[in-house]
Amino acid sequence: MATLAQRVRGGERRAAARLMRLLDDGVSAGFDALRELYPDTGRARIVGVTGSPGSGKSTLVDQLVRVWRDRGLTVGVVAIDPTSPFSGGAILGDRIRMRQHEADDGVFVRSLATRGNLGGLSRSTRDVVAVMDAMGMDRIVIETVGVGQDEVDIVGTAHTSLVVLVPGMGDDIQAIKAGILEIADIFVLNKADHEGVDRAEREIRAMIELGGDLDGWKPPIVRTIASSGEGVLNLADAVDDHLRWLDETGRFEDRVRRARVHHVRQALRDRFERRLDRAITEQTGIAGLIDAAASGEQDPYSVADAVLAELSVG
Ligand SMILES: Nc1nc2c(ncn2[C@@H]2O[C@H](COP(=O)(O)OP(=O)(O)O)[C@@H](O)[C@H]2O)c(=O)[nH]1
Ligand SMILES: [Mg+2]
Repeated sequence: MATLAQRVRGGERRAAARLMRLLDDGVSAGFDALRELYPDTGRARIVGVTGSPGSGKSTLVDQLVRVWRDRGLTVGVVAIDPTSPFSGGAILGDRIRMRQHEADDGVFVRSLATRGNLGGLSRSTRDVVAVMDAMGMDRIVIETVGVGQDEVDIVGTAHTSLVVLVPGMGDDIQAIKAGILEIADIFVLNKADHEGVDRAEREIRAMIELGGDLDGWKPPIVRTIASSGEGVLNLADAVDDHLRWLDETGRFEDRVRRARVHHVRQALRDRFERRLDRAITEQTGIAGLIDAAASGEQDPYSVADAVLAELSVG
């Protein structure tokens, strides 16, 4: 009998789905399989897609999947759905869009719900990406909403990050300026069929100029109409260009290292949190310390220091 990890390595979709469920549930067999698979990761090229809700990310991802499939590449998609009741419709749209890929063995789609817990989400995102990588997907796309710190972290896992903007975003651009420049490898100006596209391009260009080109890559601006597919071939080419640039300049290795560091920090945080939870329930000394904080007898800082000291001996 092949192990779960071996079956995933062989590209078995059902095994991959099963492993992802185990990881969701925090079952240790899942982490064992992931550990066994780790040497098989590192082959996939990971593309992050971020932008405001409704900017056309999912439509764009769907089109990119088509282009890559036409080019003979296998593709994994991790879609991060905000479970806000307001976006229910969009999620349904995504399901319908992605359903057409269901019969295609070369595409594997996984949606993750945020439930307001982005910390946990960035862990499961990394795990899901690792499974898709090990099962042999050539490209993995991570679609995520917005540009908050947690999303920036998730995108930090990617090799190439696309930031999707649309005409008429005016104020939006001001708000995102700060975080966005560091993460955007490619700006996608989607909904290029809308009014104000020239102005939007000028604004984005001005923003890029302001940022200078610190490490020798100037993010291109690619216009697309995701709903019709226009510009998507150019976008796929821009992604290839960026990946090639990463390879040629040795920066690919830098990004891989950065992602591994993220990964280790995340794993540490997870372990620490689990260990702490266990200690609070099992170690009476620690429970007592926390009680002392609860009653106001001791300040939270001294208690935290004392708990930390207990944990490092225990
Ligand atoms: N006119 C126009 N509509 C688009 C374009 N791209 C996406 N849409 C539509 O915009 C809506 C939101 O798209 P979606 O991909 O769900 O956006 P997401 O929330 O960023 O994933 C959908 O109704 C799409 O059909 C485009 O380039 N032009
Ligand atoms: Mg979407």
